[in-house]
Amino acid sequence: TINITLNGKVTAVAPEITILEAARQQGIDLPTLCHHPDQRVKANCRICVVEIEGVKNLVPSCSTRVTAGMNITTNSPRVRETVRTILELIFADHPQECLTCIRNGNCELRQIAAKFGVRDIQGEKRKHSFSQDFSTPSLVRNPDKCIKCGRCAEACHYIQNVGILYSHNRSTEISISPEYGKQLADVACVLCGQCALVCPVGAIHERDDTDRVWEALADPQKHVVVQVAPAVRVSLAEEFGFPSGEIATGKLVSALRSLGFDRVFDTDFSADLTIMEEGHELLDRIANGGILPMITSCSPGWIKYMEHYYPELIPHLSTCKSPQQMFGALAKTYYAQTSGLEAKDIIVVSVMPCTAKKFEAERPEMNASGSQDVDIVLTTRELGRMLQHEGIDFRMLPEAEFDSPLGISTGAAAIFGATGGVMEAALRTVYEVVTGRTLTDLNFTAVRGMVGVKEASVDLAGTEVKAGIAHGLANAKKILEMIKAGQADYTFIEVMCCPGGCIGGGGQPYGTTNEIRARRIEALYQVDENMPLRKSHENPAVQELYHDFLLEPLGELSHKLLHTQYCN
Ligand code: HC0
Repeated sequence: TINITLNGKVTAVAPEITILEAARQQGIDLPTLCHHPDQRVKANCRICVVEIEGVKNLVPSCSTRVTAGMNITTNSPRVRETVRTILELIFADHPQECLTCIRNGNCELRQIAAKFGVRDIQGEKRKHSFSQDFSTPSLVRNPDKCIKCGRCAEACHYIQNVGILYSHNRSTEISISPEYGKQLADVACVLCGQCALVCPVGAIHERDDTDRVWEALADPQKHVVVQVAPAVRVSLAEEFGFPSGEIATGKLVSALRSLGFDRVFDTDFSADLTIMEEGHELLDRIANGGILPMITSCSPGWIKYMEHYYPELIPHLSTCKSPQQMFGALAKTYYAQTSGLEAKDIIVVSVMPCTAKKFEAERPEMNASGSQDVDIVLTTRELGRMLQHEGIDFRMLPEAEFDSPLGISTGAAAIFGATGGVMEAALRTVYEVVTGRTLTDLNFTAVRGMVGVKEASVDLAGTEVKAGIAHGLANAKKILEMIKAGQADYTFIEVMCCPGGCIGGGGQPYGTTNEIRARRIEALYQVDENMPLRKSHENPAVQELYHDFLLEPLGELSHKLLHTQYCN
């Protein structure tokens, strides 16, 4: 360690860390807008400036490393005045719409301004002229609110390797947008929402579909069912001040009942079903010389990425629809029939950690029941807002259980929300189907964890299945390039669009970092451990579905309702 002086106190810190890191380690929360713990240093916003003895100008603490003997002041009048002035300049260039902004309540700019006691906005207010971008079903861009911090572009380029958001012009004319000011629908955006997740203000956010859900719930003619994605149960509680990694399945079910949904079902049910279909598809491809490696197809941002950037590899994708879409198709056929309802009277709402799921639900392929199978998709954040609007005290909610039959699931389904989870769930089932033996150790730990590209190999009665796993599109690209170069000897590959898998999706609570992702993942494995059944093929509701309705995996009805083909 080295010694530095921080606000008059001598402190030992590790060499090579930044002043910002050193200050935060000592409990001094310096303000930042462009800085994000999972991103490279940008030093764009300058509000983290500090004073160093012997250095004439203030320096940004996010990009300046500590050195032995450095004497740093973070709270001098000069620092405070400078930060205030920067904030006032940002405000002068920002629409004064805080009351009606979607980020009202969790805007980072507002929170920092409140801390610094900004009471006045100096200078001439800029007239704004950008139009909003409502071109996609997933995301809304409001360039007037952009503070040019650069976090969105960083997520888009370096984490997702998509790179459709750029910084244009210089100085006061700087803006961040797709090329030539195009709309998101007109560029190769995959709608993952990682930009929205890191935006500190309301410049890019999920399309708000909460009013459509309120309307459905108020319509006495409609039977409104809701499905909840695996990842939501370990993140929603954060919206109500719980620590990350809190498992809130029971409270989540109660909350949805309080909102008035007629049935509270679980995407985990159809995740188990996906394993049945996808597992058999894999075995079929292995036995009959089908295209290998087969790649998972449940993450809609990932599908869109393949369509834009690697169309020639689309035949590698499994033909299985995602669990969200399998659920929608079954809710309006199987569930409708068994409960004496007509499909036209059912509204299917999903709660997902993902912004691309809104797009997926509106794809023309997703009408197997005769109309749109999933009607409305909410993100975790939107559900959080609905519960707040309804005045539901999340802490006081009792634990409740999902409804049957589309609410019955196994632990294998819960881990779908974590990177490696779909692979692990599939291996548990495929192993037992192929070998006829009972798996003694269900935990395929090699496929777990936050490493970007993972590998594992499983012996299935003499046939080796080589598994590859990637999360975050920059990592997925590495595997795709290996396939193109003929260097990938995988049998089965799982790709999840977002870092950490769905628990790190673009619709998850603000403040998501890799550290928080790891805690949510741990919680999902805990959910799995706590379940009485942990293998998808043991799900009794899925067994009944095959017995009474689908008849067999990959059968005629499965093909009609549960599979699709994407175009290349
Ligand atoms: Fe996921 Fe899913 S696991 S994509 O990450 O497969 O969004 O959580 O709902 O559909 O089940 C998201 C999460 C899902 C689906 C499931 C899959």
